[in-house]
Amino acid sequence: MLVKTMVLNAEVVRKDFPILQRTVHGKRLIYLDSAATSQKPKCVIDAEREFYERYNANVHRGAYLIAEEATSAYEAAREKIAKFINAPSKDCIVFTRGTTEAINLVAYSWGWANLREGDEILLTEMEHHSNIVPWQLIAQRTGAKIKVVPITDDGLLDLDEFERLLTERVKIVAVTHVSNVLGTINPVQEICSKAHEVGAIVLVDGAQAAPHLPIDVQAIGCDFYALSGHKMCGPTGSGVLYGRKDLLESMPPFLGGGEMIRTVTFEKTTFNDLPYKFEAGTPPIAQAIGLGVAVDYLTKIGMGRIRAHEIELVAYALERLKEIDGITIYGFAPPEQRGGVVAFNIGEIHPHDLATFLDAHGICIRAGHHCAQPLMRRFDVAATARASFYLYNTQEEIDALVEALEKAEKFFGR
Ligand code: 7TS
Repeated sequence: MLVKTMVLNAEVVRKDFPILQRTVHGKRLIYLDSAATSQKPKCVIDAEREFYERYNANVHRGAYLIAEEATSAYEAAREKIAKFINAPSKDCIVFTRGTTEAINLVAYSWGWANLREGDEILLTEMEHHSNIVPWQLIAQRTGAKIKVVPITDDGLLDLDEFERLLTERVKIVAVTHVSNVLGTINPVQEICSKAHEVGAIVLVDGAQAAPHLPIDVQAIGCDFYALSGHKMCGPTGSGVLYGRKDLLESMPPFLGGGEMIRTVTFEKTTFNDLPYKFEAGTPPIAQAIGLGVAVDYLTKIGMGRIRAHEIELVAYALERLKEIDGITIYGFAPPEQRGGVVAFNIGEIHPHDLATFLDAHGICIRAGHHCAQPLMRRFDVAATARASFYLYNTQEEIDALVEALEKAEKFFGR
């Protein structure tokens, strides 16, 4: 009997990613910014090319062969994504351009229809701006108030405060599954069941989770789950909103236009079935098909193996980074409770200087506020450096990062 090894061989995985074969500034490319966007395997790039070369046509309207091929590939991708996150039906899967659009869809459609003065929207201190700003915009229009769950010094959600703030005034809790700065994995299942006890619904921002953890929206018990395809080996311009079917059915459309209608007169329009009611206009067809192929690719490797590989990488990175003089690492969640990101600063060196210095060594990291300014304020910093890992990263790349950071510390720090 063949015993399937659980260990992911990143050296083998890397061969699937053409970009990882290139050099920058004469150095091997070391890509440690997958939290911003992941690299794409050849099968995804090929799928997009094949769409344009062989069956490029609009979906849901053509009466000819290639239009039927485009429609069936687009709908097959929806089916694959439903399976990937264990959604009960493909009708609960709405294609969007990414997490940002998915959250805006819920804020404008559900929020505008359901929020009133006196209602509360519960966010957390570790949200990305895309899970803050849409709620502010909708709060201004509806008179609802935003309340914020603080985090502990360790970078974990303060669950006592969550329970204290979770009153019957709260109508929606919008929480990130994994922080894009601290890497903290939040107990979203527990958050959903507590929120439901007071009659609130929950939107989970899965931008940093879906690429890295096995996701089961039914086990989590969330009402909405938003994700970005481009962070999980899929094309840019691809994303998904999962929504509970009864909620999606009760919600007004977000955008109006072609495709989302059943009948239109100047007096009245009736709307299409789910999920088309929320997909006005020509959708990102090639991107959605590419995302379907990305999901096949990740599934074939195994999300459990990807997760195990990332725990190993983060544990190794935390251990090695601590060797650097003057380093501050943000967030103390242990590797098992953290996604593949590590944010840090070294002494007084500006993180942008660090990133530029590393770039000369072929190493890509992100520096800045990571679209999480309230979180930066919580830790009293303007910006941090951030290394983020994915299935194609190796311990050797972390060694190269540490070596380059040690040089940077000598260069800038003295
Ligand atoms: N939510 C979280 C938690 C994110 O990390 C991001 C993007 C988004 C939402 C928005 O996703 P989009 O695909 O709609 O743009 N985060 C990052 C990042 O950390 N660096 O660049 C983008």
